[in-house]
Amino acid sequence: MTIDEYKQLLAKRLNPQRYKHSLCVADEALRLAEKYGGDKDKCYLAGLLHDITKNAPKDEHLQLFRDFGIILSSVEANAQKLWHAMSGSLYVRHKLGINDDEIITAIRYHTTARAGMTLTDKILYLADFTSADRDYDDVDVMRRLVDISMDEALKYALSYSIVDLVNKGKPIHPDTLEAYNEICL
Ligand code: DGI
Ligand code: FE
Ligand code: FE
Repeated sequence: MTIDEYKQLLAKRLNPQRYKHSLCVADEALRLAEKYGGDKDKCYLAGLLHDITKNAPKDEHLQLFRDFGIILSSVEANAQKLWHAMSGSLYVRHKLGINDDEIITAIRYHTTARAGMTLTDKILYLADFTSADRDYDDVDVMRRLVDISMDEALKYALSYSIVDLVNKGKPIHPDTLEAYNEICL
């Protein structure tokens, strides 16, 4: 499929705001790839497709998990916001036929992060925080940091997410904690 065809599919699957977010994350991932020597085409495509199942009904996520043998942990089962990263990577691999592990893995871990992130994983994770459409309290700090050091930006983003989850009384995925611990060592 061409980039234009992917955009047409996204426009059908996502609400207008989420579609705009996807275009902004793709642009930001491309910018970070240029700055930090990542693969520009892969980062752009991962950014474009990363939230492809974000607006999918519950059944579609569950069907993808069933079809492709994914068993949810108790944290995952109880945090539906984590589902689109898992179902999105399955959709991109099995429905769109994209077999590039760099792209698939970046989408898979774009919400939780993980220990041992690749450059593409980091670029997508951070682009999701610093894309032009984002507007949260510390977005200016994150945008400044991401242009200085990816690892400093990663540490800030993970701390921000963990504190936010704790304040809301939500469970923290082990992958998020492992990413945070690794970056603190
Ligand atoms: O899909 P986006 O909105 O662009 O961003 P995202 O994929 O980073 O999703 C952010 C949401 O995911 C946010 O509501 C917090 C939630 N989240 C991220 N990490 C964890 C988490 N929720 C739980 N319960 N545990 C986590 O570790
Ligand atoms: Fe997401
Ligand atoms: Fe996103």
